[in-house]
Parts: sequence; structure tokens; C-alpha cells
Amino acid sequence: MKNRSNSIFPEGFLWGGATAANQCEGAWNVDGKGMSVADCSTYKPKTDPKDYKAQHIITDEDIKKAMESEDTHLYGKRHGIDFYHRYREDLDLFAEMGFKTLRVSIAWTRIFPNGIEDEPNEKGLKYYEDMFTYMKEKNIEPLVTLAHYEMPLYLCNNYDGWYQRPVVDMFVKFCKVVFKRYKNLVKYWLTFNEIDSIFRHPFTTAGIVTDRYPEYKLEEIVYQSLHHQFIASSLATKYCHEIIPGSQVGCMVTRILTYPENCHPDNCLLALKDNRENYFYSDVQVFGEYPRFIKKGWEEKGINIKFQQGDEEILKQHTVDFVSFSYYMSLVSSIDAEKKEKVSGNLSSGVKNPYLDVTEWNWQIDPKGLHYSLIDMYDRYRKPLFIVENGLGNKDRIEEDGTIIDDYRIDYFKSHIGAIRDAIEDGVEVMGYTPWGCIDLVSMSTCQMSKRYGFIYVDLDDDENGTYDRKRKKSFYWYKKVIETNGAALD
Ligand code: BGP
Repeated sequence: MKNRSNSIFPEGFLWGGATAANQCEGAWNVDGKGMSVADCSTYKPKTDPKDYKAQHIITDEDIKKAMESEDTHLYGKRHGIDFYHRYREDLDLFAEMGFKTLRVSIAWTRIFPNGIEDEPNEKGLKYYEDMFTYMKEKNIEPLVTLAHYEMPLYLCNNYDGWYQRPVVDMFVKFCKVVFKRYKNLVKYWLTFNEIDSIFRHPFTTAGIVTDRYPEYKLEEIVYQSLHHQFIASSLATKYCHEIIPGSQVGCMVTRILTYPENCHPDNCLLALKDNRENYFYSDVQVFGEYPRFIKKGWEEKGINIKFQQGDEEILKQHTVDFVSFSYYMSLVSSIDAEKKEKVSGNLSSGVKNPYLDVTEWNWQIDPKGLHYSLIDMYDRYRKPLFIVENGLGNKDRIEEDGTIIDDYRIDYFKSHIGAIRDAIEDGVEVMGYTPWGCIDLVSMSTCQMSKRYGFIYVDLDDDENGTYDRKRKKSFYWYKKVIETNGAALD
């Protein structure tokens, strides 16, 4: 029997939570902010919220409509939870929970509204400076994502998003400005959120409007844009290290573990290949080169990716210090996938695992998969790991006495934090844990408010009705205790 009276989590473990500018700040056109791709995402009440594809295809016609509209009801990310104006109150609540860190992102469009300006927008810079300063006062270490599902819409319209190479320079210019401005405030940085999402939702991840291109060209366009993001990520890492000595930069990927349906060797091989594909994105950023199977695939499919002179060296020389990832679910690989029942999640779908429960949004719940992934990733990379997203999207109910008894969320976290503890016991180096949407925010995939992840409730519904008031849920007090005891209170 394991003795768990003392905490297994290392001293200095970064307990906290995660958010992103486009889903919580709101204030979409305030203080000089430019329009971003996220400001075009709509809440589509008539579409099945589980139909992720339907939520994500954005055409030029949709962009035009969005640009002509001032509406914030339909475009939920434009209002977020008004974190822009309320961040002090929210940071007070996070500090009350004992957060050691908070993951936020910087909206590129607050700093360079269209991406092409020579000079940054001072109001945008000042906003983040004030926020980081306040975090420091509260003893919360900022963990900052440079690109979390947004880019200036101008670049999408005039440079085909990340498809055109000059966007790399514009992003690097943005990075240098924020590194210089926040060098004394921010030590931990992440480059691209879930960089692997580019195939699942090219518009949100890289400003690629798929209906502009013939179908047969799309894969090449996505790979080329991804290559530009990899280069931009390496250059961001380089300049971060140069400008902020002692800083640490991580890549950020979606970990989607895939099990074989059974021990049939064909299924095992398929699962191995699916996992290898999922690892491709962190492999490039950790090992500094493309895996052979990707290049071979390009050759076979006649995909021609343009490398500029020096690109290979850039990738090789500026690899990341740690590996961060989101973990929500696992999938199953089967050679008979066509005939099997499917589940969704993180905008991808797969064969249903009969041993697992699913969330209200049909995402499979698998804490053991987190344990498995942590061991597997650490064995592969030998770099510190950071779980920067994990959580349960669920509807919450307010009781008559005003309380929110979210025991389902507590159970979810208990099992997942338990899995992290088990992995640490198995020798895995884990830097920290920042559950997603530590305060309710607008859903990335469906733009709903009702898909709630938070320890803190925000009074706002899918149609933007509500007071925006914040309220502590039962899980708030539970997580506070876990942090206070450095994980020992889990049992
Ligand atoms: C990740 C994204 C987040 C986030 C989360 C939950 O893929 O990085 O931005 O929102 O998933 O997804 P959703 O909001 O669709 O429930």
C-alpha cells in the first residue's frame, strides 16, 4: 500500500488555471484592438453542438458578414466574460484559491491591430502590463500563450493567414515587442496553442479559409502554414531566450491518446501510427526536425513544402524547454472503424471506448489515459511536462440557496489529479497543472456559455443574458484545499 500522507507533488509545483484572451476578455473593439479571426466565430443555436465541423467552417461570406456586424450575441467571443474590465476581481478569486500560476494569452490584435503596423498599440501593451503586475502582487506567476486561436483578421484577408511567409516576420515582431515589454514580469511562455489543430480547424488555428482553395491543394496549404508556424515558434523561442534570460518556453499540443481496439496486431499497429501522428507536432518542436514519415508522406502525395534557406537550422537550434499539452480524452483505433459507434471531442472523433463514460458533450473521460500519456511523453522527450489544459465541460445548476454543487467536476478533477500524482510516482517530471476555464468562459468549439468548466461561475447564458457576476462553486473550495496541501488533500 502506498503511503500518501505526504504530498507527492514536488515543491514549487505550479498549481493554477488556464484561460485564453479570445474566450474571456471580451472588449473586442476597445482601446484600439483590431478584429481577430475569433471575432468571426458564431454561436449557432440551431446546429447540433456536437457537430464540430459545422461550427468551424468559416467562408469568405461569413467573414464579410462578421466584418459588417457589431453584434455580440451571435459572436460570443466578442463579449467573453468581460475579463478585460474585471480581471482584478478574477485575480483576487484565483489568489483566494491559492493559484501559483495563471495561464492567459495575449491577443495579437491588441498590440498590432492588423499585424502590419510599424508601431505597437500602447493601450494594449499597457493593459497586459497592468494585468501581469497585478498577478505578481497576488503572487501568481503568469504563464503566457503567444497565439491562442487568434490572429489579426487583416492577415487572414490579405495574406491567406499563416500560408504566406511574411506573417512569420509579423508574428516575430509582435513577440519581440511583448518580450521586451514584459521581460521583468513573465518568465514562462507558450508559443502556439494546440498547434496540431491546424488540420482540425484551419481557420481558427491559422486563418486559412478553406473555400478559397481547390480541395486537392488543401493539404499542402495546411502543411505550408504549419511549417510557417513551426518556424515562428522556433524564432519566438530564440528571441525569448535572448531578451529574457532565464525564461522558459514550451510548445503546446493536444494530447489525444489512442488505444488499439484490441490486441489484434493490425489494431495495435494502427494505434501506434495514430499516436505517432499525434506526437508529430511536439516532435518537431522538441527534436528540432521533421520526422521522416512526414517527409516521406509529402513525397508520396506530391506535396511540395517550401523551406527557405536556414529553416532547418532555425528548427534545430531553438527547441523548447518544456512540453505542455491539453488533455481531455482518449480515442480508440480500429481497422473496422467504419462499422463502430463514434464519440467526439476536441474537434476530432473516434471509435467509442466501451470502458469509459462520456461527458454531456460526448467527450470520453479517461484519467488513466493521462497517467499513460505522461509516462509515454516523458519517456519520449525527457523534458519537463506541463498539463496546461484539462477539465470537464458541463452544465451547472444554481440551487435555491444560491449554491452550485458541482460534485461531478470534483470527481473529474480528483481522478485526473490522482493520475498526475501516479505518474509523478512513476518518475515523470511534471511542472504544473492548469485546468482549463478555471472561471467559466465562452466555449472554443461551440461559443456556448452553458458548457462550463470553471471553479467560478459566471452569470451569463448562451444568449448573453446575465449580470456577469462571479460566484464560487463547491469545486472552488475543494481545489483551494488541494493547492493548500500541495495535493495531499486529494485523499
Ligand atoms: C482546447 C482549446 C481551448 C478550449 C478547450 C475546451 O482545445 O485550447 O481554447 O476551449 O479546448 O474546448 P471547448 O471550449 O470547445 O469545450
